[in-house]
Amino acid sequence: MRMRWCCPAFGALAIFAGAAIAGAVVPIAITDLVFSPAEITVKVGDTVEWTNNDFVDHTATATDGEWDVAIPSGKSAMQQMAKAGTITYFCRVHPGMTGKIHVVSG
Ligand SMILES: [Cu+2]
Repeated sequence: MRMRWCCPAFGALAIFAGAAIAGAVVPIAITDLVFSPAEITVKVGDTVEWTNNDFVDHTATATDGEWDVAIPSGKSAMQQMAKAGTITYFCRVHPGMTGKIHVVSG
């Protein structure tokens, strides 16, 4: 009897925790071959969304190889930041385009 009381409450808590883990969406604009802002700080679980305002395709490619995001001209693309640390990234088409993301826990 007590178990039947307990379980629905636990289920609700699990759903709440899942919503918290989803995190925020943090925007970065790409204009004239520049990531803007070039350096940001997000939390673990947040998602970075790059929007390409240029007439050429770009990528956001982590220098450690953890992710490689294609961002076609006029489109947006997202990548969730899964673990804490500082990630530097660049565009494979234009290696002079660079950015940095500080991912902090909690
Ligand atoms: Cu580029």
